[in-house]
Amino acid sequence: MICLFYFEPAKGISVKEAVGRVASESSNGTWTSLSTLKEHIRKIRARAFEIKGNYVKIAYPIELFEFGNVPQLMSSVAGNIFGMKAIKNLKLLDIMFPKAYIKSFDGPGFGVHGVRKFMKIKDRPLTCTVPKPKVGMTTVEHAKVGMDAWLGGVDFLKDDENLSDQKFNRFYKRAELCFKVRDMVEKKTGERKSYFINVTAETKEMLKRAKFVADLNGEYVMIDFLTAGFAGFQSLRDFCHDNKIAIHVHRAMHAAFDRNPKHGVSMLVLAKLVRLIGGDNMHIGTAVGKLVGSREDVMLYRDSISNSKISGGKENLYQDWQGLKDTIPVSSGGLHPGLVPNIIGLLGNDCVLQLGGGIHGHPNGTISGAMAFRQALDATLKGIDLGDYAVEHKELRDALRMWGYSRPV
Ligand code: CAP
Ligand code: MG
Repeated sequence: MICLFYFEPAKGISVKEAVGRVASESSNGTWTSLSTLKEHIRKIRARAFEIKGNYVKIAYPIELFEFGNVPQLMSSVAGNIFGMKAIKNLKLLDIMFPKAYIKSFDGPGFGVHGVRKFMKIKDRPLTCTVPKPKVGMTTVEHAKVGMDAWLGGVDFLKDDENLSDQKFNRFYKRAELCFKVRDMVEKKTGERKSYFINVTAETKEMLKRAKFVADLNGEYVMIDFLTAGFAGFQSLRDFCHDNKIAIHVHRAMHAAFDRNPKHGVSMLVLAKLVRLIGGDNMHIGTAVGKLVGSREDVMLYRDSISNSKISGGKENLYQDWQGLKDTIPVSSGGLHPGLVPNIIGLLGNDCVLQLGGGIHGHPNGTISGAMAFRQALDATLKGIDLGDYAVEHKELRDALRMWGYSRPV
């Protein structure tokens, strides 16, 4: 296993001392020499083997890790080291997973081909909406917004990250009603529709919720993987493997780890862990929407979760995914119809585009918002300028009048 770190030594600590301490504390060393350090233990120490400026690569013998256990991996290579006094700043930029380690995980159950197959959507980007306001709507209000969005042409309904099982919108009631509505809309439109219902909770309850979804013929569940934790996510993935359910992964709280460029854990590492464990969809940002994330960053995350291999660069490592299925990139956060061409230009067709406010903020309501979204998508795929297409498409025209091509701040 190889890890790439950005590091800055603390005052008075040399570069060699700093990287040595990182390698040691993240493998099997501590702050002092040990009488218990025998030869067979010395053999599995991690070693820093390449230092370039503030970047260091550290190699970890595979014996240090328990296969199939992401919490244990993170307790090692992203554990105590971030708090060491010898280090001023430290960022885990990437982890190269070796073949044997990858083989101890299932990875995604479906990948883009699998999802396209059960959704019967050949090659266009997949579309999604999250009802807004985030929380507060009753179950009936939520289902009505879902129905309108599905009828207007959206493929997936999604819960918001902080909607789980609150007084005003109970999980089990929501699941029953939304899947009933889903079945009705499928009959009416002749299109496949699905629902990323948020099962995030304490692990046993989360699995109970996922079972409920499976019994209702749901194809997907959604998890906030960072707040639920890696262990909970792994348990959910096991359940979904046995029950043939796909997983939509929301990354709420990621910026607490990855926003500081000098310290923490990169979004790339988080995204790769999601693919390793087996998320079928993963939020990766927009580059043009309401949340931070540059174009280069978003492309790197896209490539790392979509491609079978990725070559290394200054801030990432070579990775061969050893045949593991891909995770579909989800672009979300401040998007509206006017931004659809930008996102497709950036991500291509194998992605999920999510518009929340960009649908439910439409001046004529959710159905018109969903229609405007599909019109923007159709125009982009046909290579027609949105402004030209809007002449004959009222919903898109109203959306462009409202938001234009603006990038939210
Ligand atoms: C988007 C969203 C998502 C963000 C999360 C929200 O809504 O549902 O949580 O996209 O960010 O609540 O903001 P809008 P990311 O479409 O109304 O912006 O995808 O970057 O993880
Ligand atoms: Mg949200």
